[in-house]
Amino acid sequence: MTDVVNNVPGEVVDQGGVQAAPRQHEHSRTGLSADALQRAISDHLRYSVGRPAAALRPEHYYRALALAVRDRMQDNRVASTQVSLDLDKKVTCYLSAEFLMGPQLGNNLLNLEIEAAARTALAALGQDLDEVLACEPEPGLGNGGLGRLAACYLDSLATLERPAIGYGIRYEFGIFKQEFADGWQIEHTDNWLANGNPWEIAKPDVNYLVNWGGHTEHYIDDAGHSRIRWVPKQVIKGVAYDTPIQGYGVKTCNVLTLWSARAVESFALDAFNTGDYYKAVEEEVTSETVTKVLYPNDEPEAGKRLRLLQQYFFVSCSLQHIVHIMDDLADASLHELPERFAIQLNDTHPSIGVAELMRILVDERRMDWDEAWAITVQTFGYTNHTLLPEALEKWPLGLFGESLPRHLEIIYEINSRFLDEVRAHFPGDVDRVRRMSIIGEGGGQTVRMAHLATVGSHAINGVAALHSDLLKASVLKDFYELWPERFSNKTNGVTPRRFLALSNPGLRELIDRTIGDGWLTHLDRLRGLEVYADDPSFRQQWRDVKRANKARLAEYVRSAVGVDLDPTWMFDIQVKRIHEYKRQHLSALHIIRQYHRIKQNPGLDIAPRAYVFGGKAAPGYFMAKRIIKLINAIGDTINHDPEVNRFMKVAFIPNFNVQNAHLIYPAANLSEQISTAGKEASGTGNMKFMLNGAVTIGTLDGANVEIREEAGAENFFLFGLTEAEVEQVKRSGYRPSDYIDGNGELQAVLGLIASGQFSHGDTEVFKPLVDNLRYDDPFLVCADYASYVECQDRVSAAWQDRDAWSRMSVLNTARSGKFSSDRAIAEYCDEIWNVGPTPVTR
Ligand code: 26Q
Repeated sequence: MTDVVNNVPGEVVDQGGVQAAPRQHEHSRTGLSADALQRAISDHLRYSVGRPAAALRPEHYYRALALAVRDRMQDNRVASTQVSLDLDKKVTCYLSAEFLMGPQLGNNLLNLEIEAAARTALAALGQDLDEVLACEPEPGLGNGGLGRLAACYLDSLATLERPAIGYGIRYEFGIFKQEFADGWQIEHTDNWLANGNPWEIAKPDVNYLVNWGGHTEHYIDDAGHSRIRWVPKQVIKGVAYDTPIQGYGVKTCNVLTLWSARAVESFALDAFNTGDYYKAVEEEVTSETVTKVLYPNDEPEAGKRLRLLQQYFFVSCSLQHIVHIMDDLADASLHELPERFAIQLNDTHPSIGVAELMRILVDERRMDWDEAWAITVQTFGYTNHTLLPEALEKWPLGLFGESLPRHLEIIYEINSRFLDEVRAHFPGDVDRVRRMSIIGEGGGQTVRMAHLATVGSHAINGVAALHSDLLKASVLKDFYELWPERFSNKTNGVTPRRFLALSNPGLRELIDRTIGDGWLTHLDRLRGLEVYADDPSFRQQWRDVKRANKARLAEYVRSAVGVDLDPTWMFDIQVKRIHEYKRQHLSALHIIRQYHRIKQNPGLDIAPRAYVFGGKAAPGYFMAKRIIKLINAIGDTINHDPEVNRFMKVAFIPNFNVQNAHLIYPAANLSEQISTAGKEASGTGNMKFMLNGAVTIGTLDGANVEIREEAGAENFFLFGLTEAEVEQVKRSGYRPSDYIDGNGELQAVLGLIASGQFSHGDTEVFKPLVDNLRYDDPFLVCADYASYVECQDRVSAAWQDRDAWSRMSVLNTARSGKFSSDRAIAEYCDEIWNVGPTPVTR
């Protein structure tokens, strides 16, 4: 082991025989050379990690390097803040209950363009960068697509040099860790902060008080005006933790501010004085549970009250912070809020912000209602991420009123004025007024958060063209008819830095060699690859890269679940949350059909395939958990049957997360995007696969529609009912038996599951699944089965023509430019936020 801690800072260390030139002018906190980084790591090992040289392990080098990298970003951060303040630049605030950031070190090295320097610096200290990177725990502060989208957008905002703040919750426990026991999902807590978090800077002095519960009172203010004040039952303190967000290849460094809940000291003191010390401690414990754990989606009943508190807590802290910044701007009054800040609501989770900003402006700043309302609407934008009625947030009125009594009054006032506007616009249309009300009737009164978000925003958008159209035609139809100009589409995107350059270095190099490196910030330039799609030597290199990525994933799968995958086989992959509308079970039916065909006819020669799955089910989602068990069960049967495992294998990768996603997307030949048409708002995994040269098999749902448009219909495997057909089938009384009875193969497949073929004769375990498909099938698995299977046969045939497949693969990557989050963010900035670039030059 190198005696690092005894190296004098600034001393030049031998780097594998090459003597580095001394760079004394490069500061060890900011220098980007290998030498400066090496000194920085040594300094942090000594002064921040504080371990004797003999006790240093890779995780200590991880911490030291992370701190060194953070220093460099922090330097850019200070400059970025200064420039945007000096120039009075408008700032985007992205409010999201979830930020699924994934590991930071590799991405930050990439964005600072110091990967090679860091590798050299570590090598000089006897460490391997990859081993050090592997030490980072994943900050899994999100469920899936929505949280990851927020993270991709932060990357693009910084890269496009737009001033931005991400605001969210610092959950102590992120999304649960998934393991399998006998094929069943087991959840474990994700204690991601156990070894500290080198990326964040705690800002105990940036803290705000958040009220909760209690009642409201009228009073007369000094000027003799009648006013209302909120007398809370409980007060909680929010403390800021800041994580720097470095743009790629630029100086701009933005910030993600996550709020953590604390007890208010004075509360504890009160109790102490009355002698109730333990009550004070208890109070502290209750306060701190607010940011304890991330709730899974698809759990409608889980922790309702606490979930509302989480939402209000982070939104109130964020808005107080924004107002505080406004107060600090010498030349600005709160009336200029919409010129200084654009606040985007990432789904309805932060939509209480509409009422909270009104409360701050009217109650605390004594602003006139109409003025306050104009400011509020001009400041907020709302992004909708779902059409599923069961996923639209509604709070029972009783719970809401007990928790946020003043906000309920404000919402009543907003609603009353809003409904007057509706009546004026559509005289006599009583039914419309009822439909549009922010307060919902039926099954008990509720506060409809999507209505609050829509009424309180000047811009409302969906996340893919189809989704935005459906939004205007279904859940927000009435609102569209009232304010058509407020609606637009912003098709999602993903960051090519993390999801190509970082996770697929082989492909990155091949593309760089072929068309230069400008594509990483101008993804449309991937079109330059099109002309190579028919070049035999390029195709061979393309296949070599894919083969190596498949070998890398195969190694991971072998170590994780002990299944051996052959990298020469087709890798057919479906990774995403487990949900009935995403139809992992449709894929399972196809796998069983293939299994059955081989068993019936052992001479059959079919193109060998590895079926790979990944994804978590909400802990209380009965059906989703059974789908996981089913896939693991068929995998068990197939992988151990020598007659079958020559042609097919099934592997369910446990604990799908950003970290293992890096290995998964680059290894795919076929991307499964098979949701029931009209149900997947956009999807972003579909984009990550396309970027990495996978060909999609999919329905006309979400962004698949646009992926197919871009790739060309001949480079996309389309199957299934359209959204209009789905609705038609449902309207005319869908009966799955109509499809099962007419399809002997489907009957046989369902029969095999029901018979216990994959469950050691147990006919009970999958009965709920099979019965659901036979008698209910809410997501039309049976209706789409024949079309899916026929399409899969076309996929198998296409795979046999290696060159034609490579061509499709190259063209998919070449035409994926639209799906960069840079394109999406540029649209948000130009069309909703009016936030321009603020280059930082130093
Ligand atoms: C709500 C209430 C209580 C507890 C949890 C929740 C909750 C949490 C997370 C509800 C929904 C979510 C996440 C939704 C989500 O990820 N939606 C996905 O958003 C992506 C980005 O726009 C789209 O690509 C996907 O189509 C959409 O499903």
